[in-house]
Amino acid sequence: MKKLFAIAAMAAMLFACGDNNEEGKKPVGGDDEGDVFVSPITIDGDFADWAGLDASKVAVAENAEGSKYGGLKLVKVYADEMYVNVYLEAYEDVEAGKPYHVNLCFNSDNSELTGGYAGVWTNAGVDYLAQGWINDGTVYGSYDPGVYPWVGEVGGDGWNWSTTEGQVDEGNGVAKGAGTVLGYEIQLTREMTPCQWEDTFTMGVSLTKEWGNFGVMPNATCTEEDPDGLAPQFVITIDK
Ligand SMILES: [Ca+2]
Ligand SMILES: [Ca+2]
Repeated sequence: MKKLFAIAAMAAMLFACGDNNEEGKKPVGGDDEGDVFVSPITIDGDFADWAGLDASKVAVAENAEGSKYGGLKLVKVYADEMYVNVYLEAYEDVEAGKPYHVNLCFNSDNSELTGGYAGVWTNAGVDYLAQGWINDGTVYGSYDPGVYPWVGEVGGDGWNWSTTEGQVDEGNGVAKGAGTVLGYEIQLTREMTPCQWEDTFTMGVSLTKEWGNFGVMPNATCTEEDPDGLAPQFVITIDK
């Protein structure tokens, strides 16, 4: 039930923001319990809240020395009852004039029999891409990505996402973010995405600079046997 109350509360907030008349101010659902989920992560550009999480429930990747795309120093992912929270940290601040985007690649159903985007991590199965800018080349802003379904072959590679069917367009409030590339936190509302979420799912994170891969996480050291330095995606279990 918590979920439903949280949705009702969000709907009430949206309604209240967009409408100042009497009707809009009435609480939706008339629930008095006030049982609204509050995430331990607040998107405010202050990262002390991350230190307060149970470390056993947070997936962490540090850049491997000699990785292929090593622009990101550290990425953490924590999924609570309602959100996927991501913290990322690059080695250096953005280069002025160049847009920086964050890609969240979700194998949300935890199955490699669906989705694709192979060749970036050792596993594929990515069903949806969330993509949005965090710095448009001039200023930092709140991450508000589009979410696009994989339309390539199952297990296939390449950049095959639908922007015309089954997607949520950028700017719909699916996620928000705060900080700079030297420390940036993201909170994505799972229920606002079209993804089918399993309690345990896998995902990868990448940062692009002027549309080219700049940091890919998790990653591994490039070797003769593994020239692309591929690592498995993060395995995330929702903390309920
Ligand atoms: Ca915070
Ligand atoms: Ca999948």
